[in-house]
Formats: sequence, C-alpha cells, structure tokens
Amino acid sequence: MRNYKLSYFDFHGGRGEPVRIAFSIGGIPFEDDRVPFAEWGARKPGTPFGSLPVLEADGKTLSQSNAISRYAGKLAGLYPSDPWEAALCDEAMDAVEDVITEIAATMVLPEEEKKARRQALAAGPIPFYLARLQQKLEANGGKYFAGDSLTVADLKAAILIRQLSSGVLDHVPADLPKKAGPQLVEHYRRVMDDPGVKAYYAKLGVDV
Ligand SMILES: N[C@@H](CCC(=O)N[C@@H](CS)C(=O)NCC(=O)O)C(=O)O
Repeated sequence: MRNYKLSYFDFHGGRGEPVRIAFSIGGIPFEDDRVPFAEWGARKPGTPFGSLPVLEADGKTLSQSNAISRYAGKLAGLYPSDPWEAALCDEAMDAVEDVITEIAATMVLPEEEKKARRQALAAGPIPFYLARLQQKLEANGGKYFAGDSLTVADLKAAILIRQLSSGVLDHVPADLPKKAGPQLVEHYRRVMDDPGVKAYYAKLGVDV
C-alpha cells in the first residue's frame, strides 16, 4: 500500500472531509495533515493549483477535491464499479462542488458585499441546487445518490448540508436546506448515522 498524506485545512468539513472519512471507512492509513490558516500563505505556492486539498501518495501529488474523493472512494469501496452509477456519483459530486464554489467565492468579500452576495445565493442558486439535488436523490430511490450503498457523493452532499444547516454561514438561513430540500436533510442525518461515519467522528470526539 502507498503512503498517503492528505493536506487540508483544520476543520471538520469542506472539500477535504469526504476523503478523510473515506480513508477511515476503508481502513486506509494516512497522515492527516491539518494546515493551520496561518501557515497557508507559505505553503500555497508549493501546491499544484494553489489550493487544498492535496493528496500525496509516496511523494507524488494529486489535487482537485473530486478527483481525490473518487480515488479514495475507489480504495475504500465507496465508489460504484458500474459505469452508469459511477457517473451518477460524479454528477452529484460536481453539483455539490458548484454550490461550494459559489459559497467559497463569498468568503473573502468585504462584509457588505458578502452579505449581498450570500443573500442573493440564498434567494436563488442555493435553493435551486438543493431542490435539483433532492430530485436526483429521489430518482435513485431516495437513500443514496448512486447505486444502493454509501458513496463519496453521499459524503460530499451530507457535509454541504451539515454546513448549510449549522448556521455558520452568516446571511444564509440555517433552515434553508429544510425548506428547499427536506429529503437532503434526512439524507445527511442518515449519512452521519452510518456506522463508518459515526466511528470516524467518535474517534475524533466530534458530535455530529
Ligand atoms: N477546484 C479545487 C478548489 C480548491 C479550493 O479552492 N480549495 C480552497 C479550500 S476548500 C482553498 O484552498 N482556498 C485557499 C486559497 O485558494 O488560497 C478543488 O476542488 O480542490
């Protein structure tokens, strides 16, 4: 087995979190390199695209969160082998990534602009994406986004819904997921109750 090191910021969410959980579920040892924000400026130029997460495998780097998630998912049995189901898994991950990209773009805005941009997102694009993601979930039977078992798409979607429901994003109402995609909230709870996901957070002493 390769030696893995996953570098990502030090919080329980975001683009790196599905990879950490997938490795944990798959019993794949990895170095969990949690980069303090204070060190990021110095480390950024050394990353492939100036961003995290980055996975190192025996010293070789892989970037782009969905590529890393798919890779970790394949190692951990959390990525479909059937090509159509794999495409459904990719579709959900890419749709979630669209939402993350919109939200991430607001992080560095001055307060007034941030407020306006986030209110606009909460009034249109976010509920739109949540409603459409919910439709996709329903089209696959309502339990998982692809196939009939947990995949990295379920992890990625659940982590987004957890963030949106937590109230941590100023100007985005915490009840937005419940209003725009109630089944996504149920899905997120189900994912957090998955024994492998539960074990991951229990090991870290995190309540989810
Ligand atoms: N397309 C990239 C985007 C990565 C990205 O923007 N990551 C954020 C953290 S979630 C980041 O590194 N932000 C710091 C920066 O851009 O300087 C991916 O999916 O990995």
